[in-house]
Amino acid sequence: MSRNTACDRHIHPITMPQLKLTYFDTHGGRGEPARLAMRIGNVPFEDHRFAFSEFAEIRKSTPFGQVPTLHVDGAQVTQSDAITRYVGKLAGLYPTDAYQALLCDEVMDALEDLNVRLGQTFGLQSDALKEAREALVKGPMTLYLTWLQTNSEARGGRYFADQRLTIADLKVFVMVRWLNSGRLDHVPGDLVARVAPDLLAIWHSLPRRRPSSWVDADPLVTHGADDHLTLLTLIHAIRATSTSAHKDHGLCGSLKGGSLPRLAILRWLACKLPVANDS
Ligand SMILES: N[C@@H](CCC(=O)N[C@@H](CS)C(=O)NCC(=O)O)C(=O)O
Repeated sequence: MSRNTACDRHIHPITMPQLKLTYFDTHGGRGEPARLAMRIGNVPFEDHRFAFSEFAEIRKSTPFGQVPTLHVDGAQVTQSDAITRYVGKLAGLYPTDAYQALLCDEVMDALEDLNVRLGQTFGLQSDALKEAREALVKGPMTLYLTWLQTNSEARGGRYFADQRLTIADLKVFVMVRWLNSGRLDHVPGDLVARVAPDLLAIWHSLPRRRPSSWVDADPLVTHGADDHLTLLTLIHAIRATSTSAHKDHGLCGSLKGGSLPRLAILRWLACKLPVANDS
């Protein structure tokens, strides 16, 4: 009869699997929350990025012709939320409490529903695209964003689960960043600000705490080591996952650059921080 003993554990220490994430070379989409989670949690991985023009070839090697995929010690796994949840566990960004995990999953799955709805409009042209996107903005997008705001408030106004940063926050972040970018035709760049202002509003109350330098000095953060760490790790992670190819299009390549992306990311991050008494 064999038994696991402390001695066995010593002989066979738990090792991190070899991870390779394959996804578009972009800062948005279904692969980005997993990338952010691994960066934040210092989980080593191969960041296999490819250009949109290479997708036709890459997809031939995936089970469903889709990305992202994750290779775990050479075995290829699909499904973005399953991947994000898995790396979230490795990164310490997934709740261990069953109920908090449920709340985290609820947000992830709701956002995935929205991703699917948006995905259905890709490939449409001119009037058909306009009609479909406008209907989406008026209907599901407004509904989901409003729900996210209410949900966030109900859970304390900062995090979506476990009262700390989890993969749910990362997935919301990626979605909000995408919607704010104004890159989706017929989706107004101020939609989140209009529909779910509390997801963005705290920025407006923080004018004197606008950081002069992003990573090195952040007077925005004055309220405790955990928040400080969360903000800095998130900023570092976003910067690390940015690509020069996307500098013009959003936040990732722009942390040292344009004011609009900075504003958008600060708004979102500011929602995660306690409001200081500025008297
Ligand atoms: N259920 C899958 C959906 C993956 C998916 O649709 N990925 C998109 C890119 S974000 C894709 O590969 N689309 C190409 C296609 O479906 O033909 C997941 O969550 O990973």
